[in-house]
Amino acid sequence: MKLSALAVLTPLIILSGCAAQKATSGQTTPQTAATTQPSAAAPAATPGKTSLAEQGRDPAEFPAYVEKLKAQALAQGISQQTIDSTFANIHFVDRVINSDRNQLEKKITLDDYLTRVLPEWKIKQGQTQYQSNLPALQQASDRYGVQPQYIVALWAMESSFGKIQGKEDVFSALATLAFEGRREAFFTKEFMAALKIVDSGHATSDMMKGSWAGAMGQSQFMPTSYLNYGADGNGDGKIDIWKNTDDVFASTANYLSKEGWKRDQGWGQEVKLPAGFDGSLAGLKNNQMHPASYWQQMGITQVDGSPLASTATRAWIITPDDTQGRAFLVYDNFRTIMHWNRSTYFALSIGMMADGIMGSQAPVVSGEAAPATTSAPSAPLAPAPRNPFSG
Ligand SMILES: [Ca+2]
Repeated sequence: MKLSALAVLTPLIILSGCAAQKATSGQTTPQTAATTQPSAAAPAATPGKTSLAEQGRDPAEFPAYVEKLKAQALAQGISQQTIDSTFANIHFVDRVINSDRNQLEKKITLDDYLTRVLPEWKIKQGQTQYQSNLPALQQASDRYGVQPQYIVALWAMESSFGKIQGKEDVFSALATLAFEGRREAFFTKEFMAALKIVDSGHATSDMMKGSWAGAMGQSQFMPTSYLNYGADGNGDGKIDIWKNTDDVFASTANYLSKEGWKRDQGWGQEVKLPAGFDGSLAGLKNNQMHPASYWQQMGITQVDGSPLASTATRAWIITPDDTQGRAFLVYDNFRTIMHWNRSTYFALSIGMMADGIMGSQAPVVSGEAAPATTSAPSAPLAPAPRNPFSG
């Protein structure tokens, strides 16, 4: 993902926060919602037909397609043992196709988004989780140079602290999506990466569960992200991002670290723009970066009107909705979060969650206190499915 393209993509937000993880190739790879796909909510396919059949492709061809994948895997050096253990269970998953087809894409405001993904109870849960996991978080933090609250914030947003990870067989989901054909090369690559995970011995085929689009575990890593950023936090030789929080925290922190995280900086803060602010100055492009002191001299202040610190920290101004909406001063770490997920809304939610965990958050929703929780969060707001194709 080129950051220069962000300005174009920013306004279009998948309701649940489309997540895209960056593969080493520089391609963006989808990282889907930490959600079990609400199959009940997906419109039923025409009776007797699958959605692929409606599109003119016949699922009856799927077994032959899987054989092709198998040949490809062998050619890429995947061991026969791994192929035997993984291909035995591969099946066509029509609900994966339905989920893919039924992604809702909707333009919403930042405040609408934050109300949805960052309710007060979630911030409170984040504070509790931070406290109860502090030794493990601190270990990952020390090792990778990422403040613990950011690790917890990503954990919260991706899987609701590990509670919502998805239960699809990753091989079946990825093979089905590759077969669907719309992004065959992409999902084939992820499929092969999933095989390599098992082949490497870091995870068994039984562990390979994930969302309908193949995002796995508590950090919702696509297989390529697992290979690139997965880390063994507890030193047992496995990278278990499904059940082992040491590994989840290490992998999450390793991701941020490898993507350039600066341990001595935060993400940024909300600011107030002066009247007549030139909107063309706002954006995340390289040439829109200025030292914080520059922005301070431009008349940008903290939300309460007090002056910004006049420092040399590299900073950008962003106005996610438009210059009439809320404005934020963001640092390099904000762009690093956007490597994880290229939505500015998502990155802001991570920053605000991290602040909230430390008990220093500004109101999540502009102009008012965060909405009070009306009931116990026994049924957390399920994130809507993310669209892996349009993040
Ligand atoms: Ca481990």
